[in-house]
Amino acid sequence: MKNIKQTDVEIYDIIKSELKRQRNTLELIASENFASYSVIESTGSILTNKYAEGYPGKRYYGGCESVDMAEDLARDRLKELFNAEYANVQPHSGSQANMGVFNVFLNHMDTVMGLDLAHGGHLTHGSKVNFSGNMYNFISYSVLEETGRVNFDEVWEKAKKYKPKLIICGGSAYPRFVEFEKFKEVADSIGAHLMGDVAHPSGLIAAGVHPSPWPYCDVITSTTHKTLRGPRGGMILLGKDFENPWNKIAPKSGRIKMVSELLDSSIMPGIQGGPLMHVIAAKAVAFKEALTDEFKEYSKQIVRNAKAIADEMLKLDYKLISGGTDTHLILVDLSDIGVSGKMAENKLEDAGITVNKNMVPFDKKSPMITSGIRIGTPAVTTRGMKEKDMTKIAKFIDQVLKNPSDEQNIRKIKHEVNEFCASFPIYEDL
Ligand code: DSN
Repeated sequence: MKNIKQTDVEIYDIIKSELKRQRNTLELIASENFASYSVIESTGSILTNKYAEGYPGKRYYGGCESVDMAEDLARDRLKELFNAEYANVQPHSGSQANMGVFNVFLNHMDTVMGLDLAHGGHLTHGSKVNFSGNMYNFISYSVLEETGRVNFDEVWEKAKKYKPKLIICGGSAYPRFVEFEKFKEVADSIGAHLMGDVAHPSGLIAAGVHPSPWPYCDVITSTTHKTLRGPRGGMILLGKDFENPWNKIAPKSGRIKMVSELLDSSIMPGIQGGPLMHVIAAKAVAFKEALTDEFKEYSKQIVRNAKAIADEMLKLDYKLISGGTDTHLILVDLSDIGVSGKMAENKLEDAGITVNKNMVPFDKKSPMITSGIRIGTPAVTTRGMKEKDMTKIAKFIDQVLKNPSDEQNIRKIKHEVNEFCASFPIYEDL
């Protein structure tokens, strides 16, 4: 960072301050991770200079030989990683990936079903404050209050009643395996397509520690920066490409034969222009890393760590949605201890522990306050922490949440958290 230090000391100081935060605090946000130096170098490379609208071999700009190779590598590695026939690595984010799929599988105001945001879904699964809720007729399904798991009676009932063209499974705060097979049965019964939004568990799926979406989902979307530990971005995959069942027409090129072609044109030129080639190269790097045995072991450890935090929190009498986890995240309902999600997030942050407030199913509080927090283990696992360390983290959390007004205690815990983090160094060369 020698240049930025000279030319823009304000941003230099901000990056340094964020580096200090990442090194000295416990990062428990379930959707975050620490990318490798190689991923960071690629993201910060001169590939950012290149315009490459189009796809490899079919660009609207000259000089794309090198970036074509990067995108080909990213797509090939991603297909290998997920055993998929088609991959698009251009979506700038998970939201763009979802928009790209909706564009193909739905028409304006078509009916589609997704998990309610307050029950673990995602903003792009029909929230009224999001494009999805305005452009499509979303019907939400929920989880059962007693089990915290998807209410399949409701899914069946609503699917039969509303006949959605597309059903979305997966979300951002669902601690259990996504039930691809059960959703497929519902989708088949009404002739709907099934989309898996696997942004959260995609790394676990790649490593084989979460069930595969194939052969159940017609299409999956994901981000690349959560359990997959790549750069910030999105992706779309088809297990098997299939013929365009809607007779959809692409402007200029007429009827398109395969769904893969529709998806490509939906992303570019449909909703994006120039792809972020530096990020696509970094995705390729991350996919190579994810193909290793080390990544498989890392993913197993993520889950063991999440289970270890869950077990300790249960011992400490916390209520966990669904009673535990199968994945990298747990959702804690704090209603019984009289601390809101917002307060918990703030107090934990004061103690050097980063989590996010989160709605719990049937929450009586607003999304800005909430009754819960979401805790995830991808980032702490990258630092090398194991089960015994998770037990310690659960105890830190408990000491803060049981005494949220005791500022002296919070300062003491912050000091302990700092020391604890120092024994798991991260980004020492930066
Ligand atoms: N905001 C992401 C998360 O935290 O899960 C989802 O987009």
